[in-house]
Amino acid sequence: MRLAIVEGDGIGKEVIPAAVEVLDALGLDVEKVPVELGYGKWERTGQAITEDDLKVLKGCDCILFGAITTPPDPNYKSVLLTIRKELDMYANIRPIRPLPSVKGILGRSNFNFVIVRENTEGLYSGIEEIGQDISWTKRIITRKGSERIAEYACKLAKSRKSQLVIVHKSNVMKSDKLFLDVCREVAGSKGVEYTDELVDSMAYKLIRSPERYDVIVTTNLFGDILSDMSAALVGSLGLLPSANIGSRHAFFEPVHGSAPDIAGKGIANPIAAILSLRMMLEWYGKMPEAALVEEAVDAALTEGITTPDLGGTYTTKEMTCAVVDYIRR
Ligand code: GGG
Repeated sequence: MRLAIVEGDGIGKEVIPAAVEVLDALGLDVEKVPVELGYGKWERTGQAITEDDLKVLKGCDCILFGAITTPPDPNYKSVLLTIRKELDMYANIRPIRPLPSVKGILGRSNFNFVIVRENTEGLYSGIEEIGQDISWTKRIITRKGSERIAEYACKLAKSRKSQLVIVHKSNVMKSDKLFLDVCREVAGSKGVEYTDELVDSMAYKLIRSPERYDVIVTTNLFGDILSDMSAALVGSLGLLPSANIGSRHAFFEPVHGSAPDIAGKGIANPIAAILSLRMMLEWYGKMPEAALVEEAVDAALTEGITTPDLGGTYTTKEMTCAVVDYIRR
């Protein structure tokens, strides 16, 4: 496996080395290709990502990615959006499940759902204009984009409880009528049971009764917001992994950002990055290794080893050591 390692900025520089330590402990044959992207690179060179960087990323099987701080440049084009678009990674997968000994808000532990977020269009189209008196962003919904994300979500639903919820705001935004119609058509043709919800109502219901949901498919911005909100159910943004999947490439990253407020203090929670590595191993077909990583994380948390975001006093290094020790046992 040729794996691009992008630490990025802030706590990305702490949690990605932690995930790489875990990968090394598994003893797999992996060629690691470090790639510098983000704010630090922009400060040094004036560019956060270059055409050459994209070529290197395209030459790898997959990418393990930390987090990027957005530079204060009005012409800055998001690195994340650029990579997702250029490598056409259309499905953003965010599993939301409770972890042992970690209490989320409401103290719930009986939920297990996945947010499947369209990753290349919607309000993150990048087609926008900023003016003094009026600024606008074009919201793009295509049949092709909606079809392929619906197909991905249906396939995932079939491997789970076969219950799909299509989340939209088609009563207000006409562009979502196409998304909803296409998702319904695809789910119907694949024999997947489905319902649909308006995004505002879904936010309320997810917090009230998260146990009712299995697979949620939605557009780019709604998926982004609902998944950060769902992190509160789990207990911390520092626990949520994600995968960006396309037909030829994939990249795996914690849902959290670069967290400049705690960067450099050695207290960032490495679990989201380590569980992103787990998703990568699963995507690559390394099922026993993926299961071992999950077991090791669960064991560390069960022992009460937690970082300050979860009320604990352990450092990033100590948390990582606990996971690595379990794997080497
Ligand atoms: N791992 C998610 C992450 O890095 N989030 C920060 C973010 O969204 N940055 C936007 C960008 O500059 O690309």
